[in-house]
Amino acid sequence: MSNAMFCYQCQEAARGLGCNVRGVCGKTADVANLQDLLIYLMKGIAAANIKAKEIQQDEDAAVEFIVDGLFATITNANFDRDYFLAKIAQGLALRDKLKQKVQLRDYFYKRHDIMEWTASSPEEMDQKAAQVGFMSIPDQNIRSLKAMIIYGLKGMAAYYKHALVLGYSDEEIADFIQKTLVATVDEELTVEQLLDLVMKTGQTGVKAMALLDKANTQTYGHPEISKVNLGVRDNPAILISGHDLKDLEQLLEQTKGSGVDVYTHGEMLPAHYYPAFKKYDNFAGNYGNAWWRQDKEFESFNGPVILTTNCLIPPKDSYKDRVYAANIVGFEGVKRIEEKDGKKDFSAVIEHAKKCPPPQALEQGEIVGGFAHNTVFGLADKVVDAVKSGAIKRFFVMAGCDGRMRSREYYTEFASKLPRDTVILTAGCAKYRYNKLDLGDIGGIPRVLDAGQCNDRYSLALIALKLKEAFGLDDVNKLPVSYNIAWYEQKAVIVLLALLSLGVKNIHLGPTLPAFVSPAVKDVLIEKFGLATITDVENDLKLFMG
Ligand code: FSO
Ligand code: SF4
Repeated sequence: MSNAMFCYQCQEAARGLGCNVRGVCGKTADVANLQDLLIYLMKGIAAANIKAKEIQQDEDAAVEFIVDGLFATITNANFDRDYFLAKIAQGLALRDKLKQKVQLRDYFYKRHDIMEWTASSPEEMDQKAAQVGFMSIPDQNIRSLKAMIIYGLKGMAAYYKHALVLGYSDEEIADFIQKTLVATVDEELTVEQLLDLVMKTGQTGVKAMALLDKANTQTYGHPEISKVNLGVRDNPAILISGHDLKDLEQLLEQTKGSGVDVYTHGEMLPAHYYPAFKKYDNFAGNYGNAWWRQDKEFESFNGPVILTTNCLIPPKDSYKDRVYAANIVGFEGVKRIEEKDGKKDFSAVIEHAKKCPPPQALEQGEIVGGFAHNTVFGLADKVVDAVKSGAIKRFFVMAGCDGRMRSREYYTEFASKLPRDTVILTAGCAKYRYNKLDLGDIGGIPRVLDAGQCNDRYSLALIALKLKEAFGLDDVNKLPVSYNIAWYEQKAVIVLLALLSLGVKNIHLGPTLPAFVSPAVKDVLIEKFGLATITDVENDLKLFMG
């Protein structure tokens, strides 16, 4: 197979193997390779920064660089060649500065290529970039485990970045990300050692998710049961998508009293559950569905759209001039809102909105959400009684991501055919496959409990642990809870590793298992953790309902 690139990090990997000509996501080969080079470069930065820490000369800038770099290479985040060229040039300078600081000290990677390589032009970067991807690891199982670790780190970095933005940091997480990145260079590591590192990645993932949960709830309050409007009003408006709540907060502050409404799209929907955002009269509702429908929905929205984080799909020319990148996302020709002194100035977007017609309605009505851990803990007695009385027979954790593959219709069918004495616990954009179905409630408890964004999946782990305590069980796997998780990108990888590290077994992951899991690694995951995928709805329902 001659590869112009090689990427197998998401659920859409071509032919279930990997994209090698151009990404199914739209990522071009040169950008995919530059992303690999950035990861490679960050291993050098991390190695030097770890050494510099021993003499108290490490740099926060290195951690920030690595966290941003990992996040920017997540699926559907950044497609912009110039962004990566600039980032690599900046990273080389940072690595060399750190190298200087530790030049008199000896360390394992001192003479390694991650410390020595350099490039001074885009051509040289492209050339190097083609040599440093996962295909440079000859053994497919070692490659598989190292990919799992790096993809887990990408997801962890995304969570950590959202926490950092709100002023929450954690030395242990930052150190782990750096040390683990460097460890993936070690050619001596055995399958056993790498499996151990996979588990440690999951454990640190739990810490990153807990930190983000703390950052979000201490900054914006605990999510509350909330009704969200799905219709539109008659004012010009801005649509905001992605996951960054601080970007949303700044936008709401700046649009206040301007006559411009703000709607959420995709993963920003759960922002409506936070008390802090309820005070804005112009926070009008949620428009549309999951990320992959944005090409149609951005069109009919009519006004400007701000993308904070993934998922961005390559914008169509018909609305590209209305798209703004405010954060880690990027696309050639899409305008960027840069941060200055911790603030983003959205005035150009607001002025743009004033010149646009109001959004065209896609639907009417409301949906209910806000069932993060604090809300569910408040309902704990009711929930426990419902389980004891048999009114609730089983919970289904269906958190995860949505995607455009037709096979994902499975999740709509699965949700609608679940027996009426079951409750779905969800978080992430996977919910759009069933959050607008009328699935009813059980004694006032809705049958779809939405905890929030994929960033809030930690809530679901806490809910499971709380139920374990309430029922006096010694093992989380004894609960009447099944896991039927849809995955798409690398935040889902860290969530999977986090759940495995918490001892959760028999997780079903679909619509397909990751391409980066080699057959031998898959066997280990099946044997040790009972990992499985989906088959068809009837079969799976029988299996789950036992
Ligand atoms: Fe979805 Fe995209 Fe939140 Fe992901 S919008 S798929 S796991 O990037 O981030 O759930
Ligand atoms: Fe392919 Fe997914 Fe990688 Fe895009 S992110 S190139 S679709 S594997």
